[in-house]
Amino acid sequence: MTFLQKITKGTCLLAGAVALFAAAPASANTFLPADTLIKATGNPLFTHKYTADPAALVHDGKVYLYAGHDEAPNDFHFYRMHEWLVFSSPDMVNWTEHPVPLKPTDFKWAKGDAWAAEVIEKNGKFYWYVTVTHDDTKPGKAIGVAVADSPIGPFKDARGSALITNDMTTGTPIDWDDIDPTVFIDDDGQGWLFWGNTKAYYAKLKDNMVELDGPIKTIDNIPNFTEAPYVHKYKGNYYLSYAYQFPEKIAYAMSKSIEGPWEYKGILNELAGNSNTNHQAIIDFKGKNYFIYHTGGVQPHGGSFRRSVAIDELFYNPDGTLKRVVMTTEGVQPAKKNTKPAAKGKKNK
Ligand code: FUB
Repeated sequence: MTFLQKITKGTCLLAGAVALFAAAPASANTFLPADTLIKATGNPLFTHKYTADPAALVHDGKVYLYAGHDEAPNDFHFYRMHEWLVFSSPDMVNWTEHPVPLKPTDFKWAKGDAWAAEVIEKNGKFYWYVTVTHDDTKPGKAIGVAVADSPIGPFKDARGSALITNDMTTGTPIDWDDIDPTVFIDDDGQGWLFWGNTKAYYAKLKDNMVELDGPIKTIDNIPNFTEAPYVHKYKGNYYLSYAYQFPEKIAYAMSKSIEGPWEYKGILNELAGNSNTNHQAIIDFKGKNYFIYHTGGVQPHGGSFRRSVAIDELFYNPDGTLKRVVMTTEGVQPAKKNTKPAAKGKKNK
């Protein structure tokens, strides 16, 4: 039976539009129906298409996982990413892939490249901060923001212009330093945007989440910052994790304040197998903490430009520091209903 037959003969829900399948070749993805059920059998999570730069959100008892779609052919040695993807799951094992929710072409001022992104919910709206390449009026990478009434979209450009452009930051001469946005809403309701490559930047967001509220500042004392900042909070401590060196590990720093000073704490995740980048999201869900990342682990063609999302559990030490992530091929077991209160983090408010 071919892969296409597997899809069309699959378990049909949603008026025949939903199929149930497990592993299948990445090259077959153009035949997927709109909503697809996927049972994860371990790490990498998905094998039917390449997924990179995970972002995750917990909402109404489900995990929403957002990823860039790595579409580079096997003989192409750079990123080719034309769209972002969204998956949802009630248990971290049974996933639904929803229709493509957002593309760089949805931003009229952008000319491409669906690089790393982050999604957050505020007051019933979902804001998706994305890295794209700006058109020639403002050369370089830029950050846009899209908004939707549902975590699976449809998303639309919330501003009609970039939120961050290369000319707004001067921390480094490169024109790709304005990438990898991550967003955090503190307990007082204040929104913060963090981003960067080589230099780590942050700024306050206005209550509307689509405008900056004050100056752009830099974080200067975290060693070997490459990119992929991620901020979360747990038991009164702030955690800033980030891609460290290149090839990338994930390191982290801690602080008692969202504006620092940040104290470097060490490596959180080692080099991710077969990928020179490493990009993390951290959530708590149904009483457990999870570290979501990518590797180049799908065989035979996975690699730095054909990456795949993986999930493992994350554990805290009694003093609040983080245990180093143990990357596994088994992945996570189905998340059950809450038996104890979830650890307090930004993604499950
Ligand atoms: O996926 C393109 C870029 O690679 C991302 O923006 C970085 O975080 C790195 O993963």
